Amino acid sequence: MQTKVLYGLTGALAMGAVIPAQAQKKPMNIVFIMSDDHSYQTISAYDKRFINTPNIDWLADNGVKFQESFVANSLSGPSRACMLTGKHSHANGFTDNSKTFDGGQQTFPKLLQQQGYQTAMIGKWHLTSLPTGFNYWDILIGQGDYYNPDFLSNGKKVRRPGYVTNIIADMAIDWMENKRDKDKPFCLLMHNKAPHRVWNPDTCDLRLYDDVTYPLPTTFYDDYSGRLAAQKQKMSIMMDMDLIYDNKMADKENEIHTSTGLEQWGRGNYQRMTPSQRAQWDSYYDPIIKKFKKDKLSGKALAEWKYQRYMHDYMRVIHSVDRNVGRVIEYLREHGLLENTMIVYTSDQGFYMGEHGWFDKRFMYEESFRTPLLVYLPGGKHGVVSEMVQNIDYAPTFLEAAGAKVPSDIQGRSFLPLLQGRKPSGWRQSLYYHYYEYPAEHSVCRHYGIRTKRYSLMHFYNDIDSWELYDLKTDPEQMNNIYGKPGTEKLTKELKKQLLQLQVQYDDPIRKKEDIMKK
Ligand code: SGN
Ligand code: CA
Repeated sequence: MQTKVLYGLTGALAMGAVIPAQAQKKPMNIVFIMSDDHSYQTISAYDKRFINTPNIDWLADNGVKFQESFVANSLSGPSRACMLTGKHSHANGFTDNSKTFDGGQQTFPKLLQQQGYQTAMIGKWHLTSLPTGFNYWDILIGQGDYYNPDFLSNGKKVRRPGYVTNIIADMAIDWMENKRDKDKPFCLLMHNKAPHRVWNPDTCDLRLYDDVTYPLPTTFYDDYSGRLAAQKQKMSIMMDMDLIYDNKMADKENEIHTSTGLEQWGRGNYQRMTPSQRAQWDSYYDPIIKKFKKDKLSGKALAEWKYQRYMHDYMRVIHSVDRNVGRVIEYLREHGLLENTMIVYTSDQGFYMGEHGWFDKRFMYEESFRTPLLVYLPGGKHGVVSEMVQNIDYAPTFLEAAGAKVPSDIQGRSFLPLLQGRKPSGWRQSLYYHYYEYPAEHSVCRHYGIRTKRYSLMHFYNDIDSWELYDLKTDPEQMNNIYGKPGTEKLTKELKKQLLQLQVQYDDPIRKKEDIMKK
């Protein structure tokens, strides 16, 4: 499964650029690229099992790969609000996707504007209220669509023909080239829809990786024993992934039907496609549908077939993301901007690639709690950073990189020193997490928790009251909940104490409702 070329990156740059010292005195531009639901498992800088992503990897090769990067609340809107404000969900008010972001509050783009920056937001926004703090914004409406998507362009609805990931990169490049004030430093947020459900590939990538069979995760047939919340979820590839909606098996004879309630939505974005796009989809999917009908799969064979279909579509969507990241890096190189532009690549959370039998995210388990984070800083460190960072740290990092003051109410901490190869004293030894969206799609119970370098302790609450504790050293796949097991009493008490300290430090009101030391 090799991607052939490093898109457009040539010569000295591809081998690692040397930035002249005087160039570092120029104000630092920021290009903040984020994809939606991009798992670290599917970036080759992190994991080589599934796909080769040479352009995203360029950031790791010429900058920093954060090995221990996490979110504060594994869901789109909440993650975005944490990043914009540098604060946990309870403090910025956007706790789940049903909320409306209070755009009147302090955000890093507003603070950058005060510092003389031009700011732009292009792509998925997903915060319901209109963007504030941007000189230019052009956003997808809601989740956005893969094909011929509608944008809200500084307030006006515009339908743009083509494939969403290409369009967003085109718009980002166009803004940098034609729409900004070139006398000012800039901060560009280029936020992809891809690879969010339902993983629709670009027509040119439909046949990519056809000959690949993806390895089934060892935990694919997890029975969730000892984990009550995991037993209640509805994000299983076997049970909840829809053959028509997710796996694109809408047949012309209308013989395939499903029971998840998603059938009415048909095959992904098919309704929005042009006749030519549909023809290309049909020519790819029709033979697969035909074979699927003939094979009459059931049970484990059907689950594993769905997993392969899911993985193929997801990887194709990632290939297009990687190609477009390459286009943006190439633009910056061609225009001499790499010498004073910081480039960040991340996702709004992690994602399950079949681990525990799942797709989607939300849980504080590792695959969705972690998120990729690769940062190129001109003149900065090249290599791996293993300090624990969280998406509340992005705002203070950008502010410090821009030479702006970091307000004292920001809860995250700037990781700029880590990018510069310095070791700041007293770096955090534990992370706080709080997920709220329940009852809702995928039925993941509300929970909060603490993660140290070695342990992960979480409490699922609301309509259940269930604790889980994992030793990540001996049980990295989190299959063995040791909470309440003999011999864990002291450890549990110590972790609960630290968890309470974090709730006090971040001022999460939940601590007034739950006396965790008594539980
Ligand atoms: C949609 C998806 C869900 C997904 C949420 C949240 N369903 O509702 O599968 O968990 O978004 O994702 S879909 O049928 O609309 O595709 S998030 O990343 O935006 O938070
Ligand atoms: Ca997401």
